[in-house]
Amino acid sequence: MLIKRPDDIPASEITPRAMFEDRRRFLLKAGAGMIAGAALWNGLPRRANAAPMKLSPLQASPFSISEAQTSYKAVTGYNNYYEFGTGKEDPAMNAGVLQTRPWTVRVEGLVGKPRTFGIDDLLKLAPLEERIYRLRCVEAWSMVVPWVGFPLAALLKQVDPLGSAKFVEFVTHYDPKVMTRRQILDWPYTEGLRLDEAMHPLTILAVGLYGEVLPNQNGAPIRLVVPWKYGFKSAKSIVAIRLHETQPATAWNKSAPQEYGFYSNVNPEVDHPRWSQASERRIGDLRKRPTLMFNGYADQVASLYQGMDLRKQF
Ligand SMILES: Nc1nc2c(c(=O)[nH]1)N[C@H]1C(S)=C(S)[C@@H](COP(=O)(O)O)O[C@H]1N2
Ligand SMILES: [Mo]
Repeated sequence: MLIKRPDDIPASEITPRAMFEDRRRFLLKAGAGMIAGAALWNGLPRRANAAPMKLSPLQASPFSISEAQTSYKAVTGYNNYYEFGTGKEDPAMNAGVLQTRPWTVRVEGLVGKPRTFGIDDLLKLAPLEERIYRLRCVEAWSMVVPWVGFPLAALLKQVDPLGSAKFVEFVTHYDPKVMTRRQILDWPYTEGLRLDEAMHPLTILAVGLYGEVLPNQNGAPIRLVVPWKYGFKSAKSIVAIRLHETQPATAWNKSAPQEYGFYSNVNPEVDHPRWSQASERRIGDLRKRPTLMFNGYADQVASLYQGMDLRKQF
């Protein structure tokens, strides 16, 4: 009789964390021979919008960094998600109303096979990986987050981008009934990448963090993570991905083009017009640290920008 250990549970079996922990305690107590344990594992209900739920198994990634991780509390309690307010604690307080299931992502535009993916299809598209990345906000703070996700390239390959496709636009969920901040940006929040940036192996769609399903305030059920760019490129709660021939507009670029360019690569040499980008404060650590070119990912991504003037194309 085999009893599945937590690590053996496939990604499709997502369990509420409280249950997961109870069950683990139960299994530890019961020992490996306990038949009832296996029955319980298999009989778990799937819940919509439940408390944190475990995602597993997770593959480790060679792109993960080994720096100290920002606490779960800070990663999920200090957020930017302006649809739910501009205070750092607003998203954690207000985003609970977001209904993240059922959820679909339309992939359309210049593709051979446009398709709408359900969130469960997306979870099965590629092996889920843990990606421990630096996240550098344009506001000069940073975090280290153990994301759970898969390469965006795995999704794009499914839809056959046409030769004419050069850019990718990300459109996020907007529901004025629950997202009551009307004036801040031109909703829905949209972002964009060049197709080669989107296909880069560092670029992921994240569905979790700290081994669990993404909390709503972090962009549930699926958000972009582009670790060498300022955090605002990493659009939350994506509902559509569109391939274009020309550079798409982005929410921040439309609202303040002199402050937020299309590329938004982390660059300590190009200041924001209102503050320096040369250093940053890691959340949970008082001392300032120098900001690294491309947020420390220069070896992997600098070649994408060869020949470009990064002061002009910021
Ligand atoms: N839809 C949406 N996505 C968004 C934002 C937002 O306001 N709305 N804020 C961005 C900014 S400025 C940052 S720094 C990151 C923060 O991600 P985190 O809260 O998971 O750390 O989300 C980005 N994605
Ligand atoms: Mo940000």
